[in-house]
Amino acid sequence: MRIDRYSWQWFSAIGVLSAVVLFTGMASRVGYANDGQRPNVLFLAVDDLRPEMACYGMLRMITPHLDRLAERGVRFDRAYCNIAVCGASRASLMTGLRPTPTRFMSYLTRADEDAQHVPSLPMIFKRHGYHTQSNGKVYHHRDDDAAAWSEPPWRRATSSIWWALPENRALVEGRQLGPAYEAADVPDEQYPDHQICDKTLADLRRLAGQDKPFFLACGFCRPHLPFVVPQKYWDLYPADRIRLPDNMYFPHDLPEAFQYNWGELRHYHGIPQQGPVSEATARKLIHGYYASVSFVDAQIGRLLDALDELGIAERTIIVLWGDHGWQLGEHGFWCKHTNFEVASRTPLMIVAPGIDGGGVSRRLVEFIDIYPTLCELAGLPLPDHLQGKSLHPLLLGVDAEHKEAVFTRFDRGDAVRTDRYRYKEMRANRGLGDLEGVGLFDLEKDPDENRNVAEDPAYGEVLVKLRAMLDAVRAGYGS
Ligand SMILES: [Ca+2]
Repeated sequence: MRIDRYSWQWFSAIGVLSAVVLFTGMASRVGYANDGQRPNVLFLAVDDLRPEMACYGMLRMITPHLDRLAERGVRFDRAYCNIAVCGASRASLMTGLRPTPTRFMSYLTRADEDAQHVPSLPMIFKRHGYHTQSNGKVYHHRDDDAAAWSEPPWRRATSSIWWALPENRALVEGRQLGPAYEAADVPDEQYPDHQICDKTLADLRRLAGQDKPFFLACGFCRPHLPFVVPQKYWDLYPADRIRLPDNMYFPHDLPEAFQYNWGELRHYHGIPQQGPVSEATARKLIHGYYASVSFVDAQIGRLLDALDELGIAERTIIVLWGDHGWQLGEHGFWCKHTNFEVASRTPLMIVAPGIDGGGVSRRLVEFIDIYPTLCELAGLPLPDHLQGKSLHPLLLGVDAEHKEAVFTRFDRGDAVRTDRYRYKEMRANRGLGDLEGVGLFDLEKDPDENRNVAEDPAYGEVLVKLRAMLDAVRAGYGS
């Protein structure tokens, strides 16, 4: 057959069209089970989790089940929350909108007040026929975004700021809380996170048999303060092996505007109101944090086992995220509420049908990217308000292009993080006013953020570029 130029163009067009159809068909199956049924979503939040488990290469925390989860999907090595405080971070993630100086500001944030004009992530799933459910700490407030859930969100009747031992409970008086940590020989069943896991296991068993797919959110309370977990999880870590960070000092040449008094920890019994904690207390806090993570890890193991036993693992997307990082003495700080790496970097893992296990992506990603990712994996249309970018290409190939920079803010501070640098500003009036100080860190030379180089002329061009990137995001604060 003779193929003239005209025919060849037609053959090419048909070929391209076929490739597009084939690719689209393949893409739409990623996230779906082999039989074409819509996937479930198990949405796991862990409060105040920093990425120091073995699967993150740190070997500091004992987390066999989180490591097992990482083996099933893609682990994001450089995932950042958009604001390092519980309520605001969760509201931002769940609505796919950036925090601003007037939206998503504190731990008391309500998504249904600050972003009432947009559908939340669970609302989109509910509108598209999913059974949506929330157990434990997903939003800060149990009744936030209540219309998005098919059943009333479930919490324990009592607070997760809780102690197993009566003598520690007796120390609570007004704003004075009990100790920041506790090791007690008390059964796991008495602890809040075990009960949240029990409720979620019961729901998994019930929902696995339904025709509808589910979006089941489960939020664990530890390792948020107080570090109250059974003795056996403390015993995983010999006390003499607990290491203090080697940068328990305020970064060199950084303006005082970046100081932080970690008031959250100071509410706990035995913690001084000013100044550093003793070395013995610092070791106990780090030990308690690790024990708390191992306790939550055990609960996550129970959930993974249930998915396998119920035969629904192959049709369930799993997302695991911490709402922000946590300072364990670095820079002389504890808690979160800053724009340092340790406060804003956090674990993110995504397991999905059709996605290869054991992947590690080093691309910069941020939490507003989670909403569009889950919509795309479940084949749901993307609402037009979203400010994040789907991680779907990174799930298919961990080195795919994604973003040049990610952004984190808190109160007076805004920060941009690129492949090599972290640049941050402090401004009056919650970040809207005059500049009070800048910090620039060369993370290639100084990965622990110990020296501000903003005044170093060698970084002049870099600083101008980063400031422009931050200004561009700040310019969008009205949207
Ligand atoms: Ca938190």
